[in-house]
Amino acid sequence: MSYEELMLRAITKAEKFRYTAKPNPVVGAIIIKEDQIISEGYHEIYGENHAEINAINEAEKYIGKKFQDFSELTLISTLEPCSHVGKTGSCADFISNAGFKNVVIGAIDPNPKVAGRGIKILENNNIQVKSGLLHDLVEKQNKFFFHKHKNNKPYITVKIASSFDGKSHYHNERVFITSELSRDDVQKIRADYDAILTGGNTLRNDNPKMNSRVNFTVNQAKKILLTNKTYNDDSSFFKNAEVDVFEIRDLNKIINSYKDTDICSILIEAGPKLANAFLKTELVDELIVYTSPKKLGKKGVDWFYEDNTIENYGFKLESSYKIDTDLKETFKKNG
Ligand code: AOF
Ligand code: ZN
Repeated sequence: MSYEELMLRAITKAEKFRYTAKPNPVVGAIIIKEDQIISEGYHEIYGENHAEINAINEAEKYIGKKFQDFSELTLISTLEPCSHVGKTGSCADFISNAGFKNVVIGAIDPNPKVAGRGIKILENNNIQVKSGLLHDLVEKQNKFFFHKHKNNKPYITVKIASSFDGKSHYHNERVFITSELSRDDVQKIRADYDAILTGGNTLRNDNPKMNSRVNFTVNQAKKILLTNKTYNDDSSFFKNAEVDVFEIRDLNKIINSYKDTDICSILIEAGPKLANAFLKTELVDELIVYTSPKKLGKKGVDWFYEDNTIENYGFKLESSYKIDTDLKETFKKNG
């Protein structure tokens, strides 16, 4: 297998751990001796061993059997080995101490705590480093992680469910506008995000849980509540959840407060007031609209006050398809 094929294999197999590694990136590492794979390791669980450590620990079982010394081996890692001592030790130090002489890297880690320092450590330990192999795929795979570090803010998506006549809900009443299949789709979207943000009105009107109810294991998102009124912290929203409550209304300041945290993505599920307030800022990267064939009529509350609001906010349609009787449209910012 070529380095490229091995890198592709590491990228593909790392994907399995997306929902348990988040908000960390998914990372895979493969250790080879010439043409033979000695071991593989993946970052399986947030807070636990990084991929390279798992691969090295696994390889140790074969010392004296498949190889004599780590200097005979090459380590291939989808992401630059970390230089920092975080929840676990520094991978770059671990690799150097093991005695490797060759390392192949996919993408440079954009986390400012690493950002090239991992490669420096390896090179200072006389390790030959080749980096950049399939880096675009690694970046695509960890879209939120790279976006966060390149733009200094989490990737932000606003999700709305609209009736055919453009309404969100009835005043002070919970209604399901979209089909069950669309609502299942939302559960899967929630599983992708590191945090879910809503406002006090939605909390009071809908009593939402806003967790991800899917049939696979997922690190549940942190929850963010924006409210300046009293709220019931006994409600479902707060059950088994880590919740940040903001009473301030400066949206830039709120989002900015996540700059140095490991939150790389935020899904906003709020009513028209808060959703529009966000859409008006430069903070939102994506808008997902589910439109049902149902009409709510005059008593329904409008999502937007004029036609073309979405386009006027600077969003462009990226994809559109039917889910059951509903239409799901995804919009992204121009440029
Ligand atoms: C690696 N290998 O498998 C992963 C890396 O909080 P910690 O200590 O788990 O560190 C998380 C950071 O480490 C994460 O933001 C990213 O920069 C890097 N992830 N690095 O060498 C891995 N998952
Ligand atoms: Zn590491």
